[in-house]
Amino acid sequence: MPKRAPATAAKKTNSKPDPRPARGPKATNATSAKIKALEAFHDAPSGAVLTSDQGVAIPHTDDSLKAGLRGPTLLDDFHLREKITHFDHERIPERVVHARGSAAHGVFQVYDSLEQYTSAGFLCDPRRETPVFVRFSTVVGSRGSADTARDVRGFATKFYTQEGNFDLVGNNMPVFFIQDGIKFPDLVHAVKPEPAHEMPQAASAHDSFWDFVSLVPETAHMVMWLMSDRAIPRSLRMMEGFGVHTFRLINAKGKSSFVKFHWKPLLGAHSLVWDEALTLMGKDPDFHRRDLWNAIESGAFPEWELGLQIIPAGDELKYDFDLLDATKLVPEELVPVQRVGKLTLNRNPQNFFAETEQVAFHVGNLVPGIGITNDPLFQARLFSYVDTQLTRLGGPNFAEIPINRPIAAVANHHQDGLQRTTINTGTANYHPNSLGGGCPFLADAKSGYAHFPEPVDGVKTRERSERFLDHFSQATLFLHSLSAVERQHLTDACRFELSKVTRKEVRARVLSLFREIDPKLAEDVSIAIGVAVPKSFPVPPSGTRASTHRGDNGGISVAPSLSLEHQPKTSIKTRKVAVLAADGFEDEHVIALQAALVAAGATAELVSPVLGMITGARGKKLEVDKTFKNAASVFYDAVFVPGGAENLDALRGNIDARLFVAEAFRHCKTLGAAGEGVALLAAADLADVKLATGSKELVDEQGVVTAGAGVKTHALVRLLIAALATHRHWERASG
Ligand code: HDD
Repeated sequence: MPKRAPATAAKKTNSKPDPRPARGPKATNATSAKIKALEAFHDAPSGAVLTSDQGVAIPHTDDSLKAGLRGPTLLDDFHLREKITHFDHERIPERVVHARGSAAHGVFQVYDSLEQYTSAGFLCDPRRETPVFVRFSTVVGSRGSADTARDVRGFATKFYTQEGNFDLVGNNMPVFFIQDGIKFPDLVHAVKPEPAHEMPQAASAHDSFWDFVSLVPETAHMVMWLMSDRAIPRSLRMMEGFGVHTFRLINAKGKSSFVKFHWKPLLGAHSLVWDEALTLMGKDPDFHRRDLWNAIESGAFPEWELGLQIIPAGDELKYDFDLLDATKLVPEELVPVQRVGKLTLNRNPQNFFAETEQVAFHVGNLVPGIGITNDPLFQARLFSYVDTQLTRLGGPNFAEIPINRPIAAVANHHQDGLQRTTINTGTANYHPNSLGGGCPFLADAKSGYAHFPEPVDGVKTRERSERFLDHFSQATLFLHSLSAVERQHLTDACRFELSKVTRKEVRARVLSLFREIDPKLAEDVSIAIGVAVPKSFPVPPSGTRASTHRGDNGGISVAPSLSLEHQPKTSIKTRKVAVLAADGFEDEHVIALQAALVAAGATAELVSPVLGMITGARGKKLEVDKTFKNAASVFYDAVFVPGGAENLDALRGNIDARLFVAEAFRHCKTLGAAGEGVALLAAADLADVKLATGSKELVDEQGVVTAGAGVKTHALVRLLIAALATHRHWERASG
């Protein structure tokens, strides 16, 4: 142990047959081209001699050049000066939002041609493999903040297509806080740590965020998502992704349809529970980053299917919400998601700074066949992304940084600027020119990017369309689509967050907002925060109006697709099981479980009081992976305790072992035990759950699977794997 999932890409579920052969990191032409392009910038091979930046060989780097053994350091020491100067300038500004990120390389391939809708080459040719780089992020925290904070997750994908780079810069939630980008600085200022004391870090649970929410009713829908379990994903590999805005697809004949982009994880979307997320912030702040890295290293490549909701151009005004309003989604129950292709992340970055930190996304990086809409949030983003990179990456040449370079050839009339690396030859840096033979030539109308010729006619105004002002119908739809447990979690999250708000008037205003979404939610939260629900909804300041009109959400009152409970729960692939064991464990229990888990693509780790080898009752020797001090149940999806009298003696007296079990139970995870191991579960005081007592007894209750010493191990293991596939056992009282 540990045993890893087999190094093949996971099979698709619920999806079309894969047109390609099963794939590891083997690359096609376009992918190899990107790999090669990056390799050109790799540093010297191993075995090289240390040099200065100028390539001068350096024989000594441990002592500075001094005047005498105990004398002052000399300015002549060019090596010292270069080394310290470079070090002094290693940090660049972190992203103003989405500072903490983790990324991976991969590939995308469409299943069937979508030429009916779009001329985008990577969406039309099923034989074409397009290299991608995906960066996941939290929004609020600084670069060093913890991964499991309650927050929106960024899900940004750079497609290196043959026609140039296309960036799909989305989130793991399908809507946004605000409708117009002009409010983005206000939103971000409000949610970031407060300016006086720079607290709290990576958290929305403070006065200024909720003050903003209470005064800007258009935040209502997104706040429901933020308070839901979606904001604490189990893994970056188990999150849905959304392009959020309505985009356009444009086919070769110039016909346009509206589209919403989705990423559907093949492992399903799953979440942590809040207590677990809090513990993880201390026990492993890199929990998500490590999980992504390890999965890719072990060959369990994360996969998503690209989903499209295609809305015919004629249906632009069909719904009582507006397609240009980013605080609204199009329920899948109204417009189904078509799964059209697959994204596989199969390669970890080689250098965090060069790749994950320096990658620069931009919503305006579009390719022919994909267009934008007049969504005022989208429009502001078109300005913001390039603007922010100018400072963060030090000038206008950030597209020349290797990770940002397209695989398509670049030829234009740009020149100069900080850190320019292209050596432009010739004199014709303008268009039109004859000195350069007219190069670079203009693309023909068919292959070049053409903006969709949408008619525009209007007066200049700072008003919003009436169609944008129903802020509550979809918030209510979301809330009412959750399972009872998810709704309880959301209520608890609101109680927690508002209990951290020091100003009672802010708490009260938020309750009045909640009442517009659902009066029961307002009451349920009110009970816990010492403030009554106000009788009236305050009149928000100008510019943030709300309508009293409530839409009918296209005629649906519940949208099951919005609930995590409706995610597929058939596979245990990449799930992690902790096997608590010490010397004297029942060999067969551990060996059989380990084999069954590995066969199903899951992992088992041996957790014991100390590192080293432990020996089973029948002589099997196993190496311990983790100890009770450096691991915790929050790192795992399930816990198993094998039999063995000596094993039980070592564990039952160990408070960490008992806590390990009790905590997994509290977090509604699968637990299993066999033979004498059942006594450890009994010692952990698992409420009223029935455990096996007789030697031939096999009990499966509330996700706790126990077997007497006389039960065949494979029968126990079968039940345990089935319980693990359901992920959580919410029938237990608390989560
Ligand atoms: Fe943004 C980064 C996603 C609205 C301005 N945004 C950023 C990233 C993601 C998103 C995933 C991180 C990219 C990376 O990994 O480098 N942003 C969104 C989504 C939005 C959204 C899904 C709404 C639908 N953003 C938004 C608005 C503005 C910005 C309205 C400004 C008007 N976003 C930025 C930025 C960032 C950024 C300041 C910070 C770092 C960066 O761009 O490169 O320009």
